[in-house]
Amino acid sequence: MTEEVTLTQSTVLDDTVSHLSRASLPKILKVQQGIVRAAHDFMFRKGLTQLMPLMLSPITDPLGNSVVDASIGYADQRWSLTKSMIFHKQLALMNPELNSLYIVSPNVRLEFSDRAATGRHLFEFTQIDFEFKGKDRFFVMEFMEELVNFVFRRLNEELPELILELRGELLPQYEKWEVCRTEKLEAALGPDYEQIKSEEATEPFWLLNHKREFYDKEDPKKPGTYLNYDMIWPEGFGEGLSGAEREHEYRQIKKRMAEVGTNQQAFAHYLEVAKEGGIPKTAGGGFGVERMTRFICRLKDVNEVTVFSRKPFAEAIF
Ligand code: ASN
Repeated sequence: MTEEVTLTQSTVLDDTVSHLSRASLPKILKVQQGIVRAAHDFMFRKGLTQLMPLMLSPITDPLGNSVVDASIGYADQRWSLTKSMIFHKQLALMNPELNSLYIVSPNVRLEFSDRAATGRHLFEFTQIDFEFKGKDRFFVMEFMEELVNFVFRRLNEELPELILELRGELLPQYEKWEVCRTEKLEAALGPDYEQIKSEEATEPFWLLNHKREFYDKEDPKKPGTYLNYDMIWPEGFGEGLSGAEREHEYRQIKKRMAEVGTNQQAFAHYLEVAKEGGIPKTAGGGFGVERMTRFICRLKDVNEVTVFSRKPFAEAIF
């Protein structure tokens, strides 16, 4: 019995050491560093203000209750680990002098076991999350297209040998970004539409109108459809960004919360701000840093980007 336990532990330790000792890892990390560096530069040039991330708050993104909730008790309050900083992005833009912001934001999402082997999920990852006051989806989608081409150009210039080695060729510039609607793709390709279309695609594309959280704005012209957008990487790499125009009007937020089954008590203060007309009209999005690295380096699993494995349901010791 004791022997067996020792054996199991040493296997995990061996796996952990070989994971962090991979010869390819420093190269992958250098590419990831290049992405973050270029993204910072792009944000600076575009005038977005950087906020430091928060890891704890009484409210966080409910994510449609799709992950295990993680919270701790401190100073007589419950604090949730950040799943995304969506609400803090909106609230920070209440400052009349602040019009756009971004955060390199660590997110903890304790995925269920059905996402253990997707190759796209980590239970802890970083997204670059951004938000604009008074802008719409067209603006944000164009902003992201420009960002991708800017980052890819930079990587080709700064790390050409690494890109050639890891990707097999230099990075492209994408000209036309196809825009698809979820309901149409689903009708044509069935429930696996996103993966099928991603595998067929050679360029990133947009997917509009997902059913998601209450903060994604409902289209006033077409109730039951939503002004949100996912950017999907081609070659089967799947979702790379999600974002939306936001609900900011109290009545509409209440209606959407009732529809998606939000615990409104938990959002009492947020609702109070909304009731006073305090939530600004914004749009934004966030892209996964590790997923962009995975796409660029054409890695089988996003966990190949990590130094310390964060694969859902895989045992970790560090
Ligand atoms: N970052 C996303 C957004 O801006 C939210 C999320 O990650 N769930 O819409």
